Amino acid sequence: MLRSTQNGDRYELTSPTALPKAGGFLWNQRMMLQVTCRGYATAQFMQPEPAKYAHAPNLEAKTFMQPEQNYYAHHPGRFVYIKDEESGELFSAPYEPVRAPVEKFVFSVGKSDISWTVEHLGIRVEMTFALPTDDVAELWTIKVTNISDRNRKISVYPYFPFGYMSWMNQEAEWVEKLGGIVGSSKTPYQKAEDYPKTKHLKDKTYFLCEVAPNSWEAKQEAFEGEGGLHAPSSLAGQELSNSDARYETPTAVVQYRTELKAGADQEYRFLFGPALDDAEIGHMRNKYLNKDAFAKSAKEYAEYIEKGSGCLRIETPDKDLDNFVNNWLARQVYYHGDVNRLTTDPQTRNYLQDNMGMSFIKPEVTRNALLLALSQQEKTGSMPDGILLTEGAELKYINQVPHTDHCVWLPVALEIYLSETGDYALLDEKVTTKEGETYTVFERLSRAMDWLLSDSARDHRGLSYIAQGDWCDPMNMVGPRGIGVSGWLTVATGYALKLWANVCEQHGKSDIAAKYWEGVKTVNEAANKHLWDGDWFARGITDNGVTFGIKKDNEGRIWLNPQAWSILGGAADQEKIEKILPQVDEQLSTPYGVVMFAPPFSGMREDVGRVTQKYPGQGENGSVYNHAGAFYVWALYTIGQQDRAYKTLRQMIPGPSEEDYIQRGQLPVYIPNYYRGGWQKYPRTAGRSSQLFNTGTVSWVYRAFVEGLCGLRGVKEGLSVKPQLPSEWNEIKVTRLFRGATFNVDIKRGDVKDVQVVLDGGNVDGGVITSIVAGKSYQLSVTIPK
Ligand code: CEZ
Repeated sequence: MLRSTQNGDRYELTSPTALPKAGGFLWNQRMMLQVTCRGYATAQFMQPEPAKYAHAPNLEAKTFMQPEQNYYAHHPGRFVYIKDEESGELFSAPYEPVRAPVEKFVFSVGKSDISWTVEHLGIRVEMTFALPTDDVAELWTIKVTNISDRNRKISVYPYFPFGYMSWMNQEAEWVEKLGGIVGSSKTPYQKAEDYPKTKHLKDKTYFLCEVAPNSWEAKQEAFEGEGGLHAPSSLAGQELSNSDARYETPTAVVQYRTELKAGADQEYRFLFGPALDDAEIGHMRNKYLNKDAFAKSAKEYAEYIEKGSGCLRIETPDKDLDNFVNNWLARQVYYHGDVNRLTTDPQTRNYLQDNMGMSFIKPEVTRNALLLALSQQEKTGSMPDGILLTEGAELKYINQVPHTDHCVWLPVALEIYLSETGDYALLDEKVTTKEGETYTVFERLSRAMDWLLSDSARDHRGLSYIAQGDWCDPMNMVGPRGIGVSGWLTVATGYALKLWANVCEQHGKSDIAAKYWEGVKTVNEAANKHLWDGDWFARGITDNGVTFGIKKDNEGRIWLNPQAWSILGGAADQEKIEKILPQVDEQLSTPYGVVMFAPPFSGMREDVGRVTQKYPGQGENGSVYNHAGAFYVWALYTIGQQDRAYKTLRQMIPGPSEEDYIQRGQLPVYIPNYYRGGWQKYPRTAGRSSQLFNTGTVSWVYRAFVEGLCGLRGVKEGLSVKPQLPSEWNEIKVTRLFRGATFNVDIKRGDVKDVQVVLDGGNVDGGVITSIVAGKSYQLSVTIPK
């Protein structure tokens, strides 16, 4: 049902029904396209706000991508119908809309292209698409081969629905001079002040054919007739009716009638995308729509994706894990840092975490992101809810809801960047805000930490206010009156201060460090005094003074984040850690990973908020929310809990058993934001993937593999070596790129008491390799205790 190529750079799914929602995605800096194995597609491009060029049959709400997105017959997609002209039989590739029981089906997801091979009625259909590196368009190749032993007469009908483009104005027609079907519309709006914004939008959708077809339909109704999508009426005739759509739902279907000798094939190329006007469409046609341009574009795009291949190659006893880490994980990290989830106002915490992962791939991106974020720091030292990336962008949706945690992510992201690069010079860079205030990066970080410690951020007990949310977006009713506090944010403040105090010391400012160490101490004391519930830390205290996330709660009794971050920040001492870990094992562990809290809420708790209204086990309501799991993994590596850490990490990746793939419903080509929880109550749906690949998880997971499991972590002077292999492994091999050098590392268990590091034959004292020379290759032999 599912197989990978030898080095794991492609995954192939051989059934269209086993994992019906499983898909893959491609992106460039202007667009993103996600397709399912059955052919449904969700595309988005930036102008500069996210927009669509293939629409749903009703007007879609503009919001973030939906978890477990539902598909239905008229959902946007990319399809080809094949008709046997002699028998009249019909099928479609990849699978939708006809859903014929095809003989062979292969959905093949690569890093820089996605393709299908489908065989039925003695015809093979191969569909492949790619994206250009720097334009918004889809480059489609459709090849049909006669695999029967006789001559065949067939019709090939690519069907690329445009959907319901606009309630104000929409039409479509075949445009001879462009060689394709062009749909035109006006983006709906109502306020006169919005007119200038809509004027330059790409309101046209084109479907261009390299070779002119025999006939076409541009009107959805004319195509479907009374037969519907399973057996469209217009396919029954010799030719399509060459319809146009005049304020009728537009579509793009074309027909190629062809005769194929036994073994013969025919290849077609198409271009699909949005445009402002005909001139732009003509330009795109000239630039891309021929065989050579397709090949050139594919090569360039593969090179672009290759730039995101990261700094780590592993060979472990778990080949499926190697496949994922070596091919797919860095790609997902790169995607996040490259496009910021295709928004113009990413949430500050997302922006900082998505970019911190780039430290391992393209560190200059992290550097610039830190500078940009700090250039939007408020006068008080606090951070805004979102970072504006383009001229004219504004804070929208969730960014209009006040959250109090944004400062915490600054030292988190900065520390990873500094460890990886040693670029302490960044701290002395000056950053000027729009208001004209100039401070160095060092000063700005200190100001952010001072804000976290200030009376604006903390109550009389020293606990951190939550307002309408912290890391947990939908926890919006704990503190709307400005009284409620977040247990997680309190211990996270401890961690942020600790990270910052360490950086201060490294930067030779021990007097300033002392102030923040003092802060760490008071914050952690407050957490211990007011939030410790005997065996774990509480999640918060509401506006009405009710502590929650504690033993006496029947729902939302224990939350993962306060536990993970109290370990990171030091609020939990050894004795408390020993109480916490077994509670997490017992109450939060499931076969699909560690859930964010348990038990899930069964209904609204008005003093906690919207999170409790989500479906039990879905999203933040007690799913295996991988971002929270990733914090926990990192916390475990900081205290030498490698087995618990590895178990949780491994559970984030679908497979390798067939049963697990089916239950999660996802290919192992990315980590989703969640797998359903509610394991006890709803075992049937537990483990199901959200299919959402936007998630802060991956920066942390990449870091956990590099710095935790492989233990190859940057320090100011060089590379510290301290692997933490799961105890069932005796040996791994690692290639690690670090500050321009290549480290080939053999890690084995042996008769040693402490980690022993041998570099080019000599022992390395303290396990830290210094004086690293860029461009050089190093051979490391590491022995770890049995
Ligand atoms: O969005 C994420 C946020 O992007 O939820 C995380 C949060 O830390 C990230 O910054 C945890 O709350 O509003 C909602 O209810 C949604 O659930 C979003 O919060 C959520 C979605 O996963 C976005 O894809």
